[in-house]
Amino acid sequence: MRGTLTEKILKKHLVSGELVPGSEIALRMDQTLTQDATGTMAYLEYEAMGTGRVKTELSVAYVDHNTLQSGFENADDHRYIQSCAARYGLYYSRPGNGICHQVHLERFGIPGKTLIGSDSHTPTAGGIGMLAFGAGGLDVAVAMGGGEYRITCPKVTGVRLSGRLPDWVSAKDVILYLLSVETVKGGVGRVYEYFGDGVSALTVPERATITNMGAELGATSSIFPSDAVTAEFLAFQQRPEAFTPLSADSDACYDRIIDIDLSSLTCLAACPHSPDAVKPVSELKGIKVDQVCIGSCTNSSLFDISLAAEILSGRTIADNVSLTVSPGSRQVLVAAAKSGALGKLISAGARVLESACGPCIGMGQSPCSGGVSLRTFNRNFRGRSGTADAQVYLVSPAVAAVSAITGYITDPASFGKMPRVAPAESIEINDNMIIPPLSPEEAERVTVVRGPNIFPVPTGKPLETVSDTQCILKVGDNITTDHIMPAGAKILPYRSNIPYLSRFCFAAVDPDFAARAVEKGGGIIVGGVNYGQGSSREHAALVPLYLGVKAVVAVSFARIHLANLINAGIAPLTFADPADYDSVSLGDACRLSFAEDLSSAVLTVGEKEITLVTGYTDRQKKILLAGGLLAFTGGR
Ligand code: MIC
Ligand code: SF4
Repeated sequence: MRGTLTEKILKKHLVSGELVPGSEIALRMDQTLTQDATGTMAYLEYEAMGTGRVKTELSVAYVDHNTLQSGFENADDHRYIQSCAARYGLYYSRPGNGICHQVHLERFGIPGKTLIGSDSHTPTAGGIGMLAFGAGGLDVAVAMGGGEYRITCPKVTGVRLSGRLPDWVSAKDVILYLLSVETVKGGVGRVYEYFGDGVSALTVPERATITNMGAELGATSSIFPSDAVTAEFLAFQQRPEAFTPLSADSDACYDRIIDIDLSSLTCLAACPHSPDAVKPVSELKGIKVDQVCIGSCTNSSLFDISLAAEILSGRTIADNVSLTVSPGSRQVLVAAAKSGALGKLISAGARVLESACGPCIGMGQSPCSGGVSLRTFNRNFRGRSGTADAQVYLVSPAVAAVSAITGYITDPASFGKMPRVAPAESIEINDNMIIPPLSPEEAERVTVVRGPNIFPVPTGKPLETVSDTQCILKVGDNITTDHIMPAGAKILPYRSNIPYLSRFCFAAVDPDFAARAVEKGGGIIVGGVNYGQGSSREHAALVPLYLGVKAVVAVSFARIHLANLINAGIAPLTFADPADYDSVSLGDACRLSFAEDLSSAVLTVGEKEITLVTGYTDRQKKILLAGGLLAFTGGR
């Protein structure tokens, strides 16, 4: 990684360890962010640690996920988070102000700084040259308290961009193309660093679309250089002082280089039900569409919304289509209102939603039964939309808008000339929905307010080195955190209530799982490749913990989920021989025995002894032996 931008930022923030890919490093985090769906847990954990005022350069608490207030629960969570922000010295971005990643890019991101966020799409900030990581709430809580963030030192994959995007083809197609090459597990243990002549042709919001969906590659992070385009973006945001030029050395050593000629790309779509099931839009021509959703932290910049508006201008959406538009931030919404873009969208038939995650996390707008939904979002896992049999395709705003008009999946190339969107010369900067931190004296007087739905964090038990247990669930490859702990309008209000949430654990995979786990008094889960991909929600570890899960034995794990399991006090283990996945079945009684130094383990099923790999660092061993990170840090 010598001479890469990633190495330069890592070096500046290295607290301990060596920059050798695969080894553990500890990094100083300059900034943190939380969103509300993971935030309540993060602040409960932060409070349990008792560290007092945040010790970072900047910490922001956003409310953007659970904004449907169909009961008191979400509003109580917002109030709790707002009172924590006031008490502990954070900025608070109020509901309606926008999606955390979009607002952070606009208002707080600083090239060269590090950021950790309790949301897997935190690397969006790589679009502005930050090295940003998604993590579980506990890791964010530790960083807020001034503690370091420990990760496996990543390999750096260089993505060399050349050429210019053709008309109608967009940044979304760049990352969809990369997903088609690398797959949803190709990025595990890697940072994708973009460089080359093609970089200067992409705006910061376009770069952010690409770094945002780097999460779908399973990557540790993604980053663009900070250049003249970044300077222009920061000046536009009236933050010119935040700019620093940053790039890799010309002879930087990448672990691997992927070449993408932007001019050779075409419009792409990720087909149901995985972000890497990518096909050219031209091959999907003629599929009837029921719903089109434009928005999410991937594609809701002013340019995205304005382009959709120009395409839809003076037209009407097809009779069979419901079109929603959710601008990524209030800044974008106000600018679209002033420029007339919003009026064009509304006149064409768009249903305008508030600036929040909305349909992306299943908070309303679930498609009809078996419905085809075209979304500019980043995830199309089965059931995530709230409709189990919906067929969700991930596309660019251009494909979405054109298809909303025709009523069928349509390649914009067949739609005529791409309309030009004149870049806005300036934008109204109004931070009146961001409440700044109070002074330490004022903060001391704030009382944290907890509603009746806010329950304490479940805590783990010290690891038993030998235990007789049973396999209470066996699942296949690419299990997502949406499978483990679903989201959506009916369940999300209970993110602060683990006992209630536990009823829905693995509900879509095996509706009997929760009841079985309780009846059997817990046990182990067996999984395939890339177990726990997707979101950073630590609920996917805390809820199984609550249900008595002691260990998860898988062929391989996704990075953030692996860390969340250890933090919760659940032992993640991999098969030394992946073929042994077939040697354990649901219901098998087994004995799990760890080597004394936890360097390996053996799972005995009947006569068969299966060797398991632990791969824990010394610190991870201590965390597991203590019963989780909270216990390890003395937080309970
Ligand atoms: C998501 O996109 O799945 C979420 C909702 O933003 C999550 C966080 C969560 O589960 O609250 C994420 O990506 O980390
Ligand atoms: Fe929100 Fe969706 Fe982005 Fe997650 S992926 S932060 S739910 S917009």
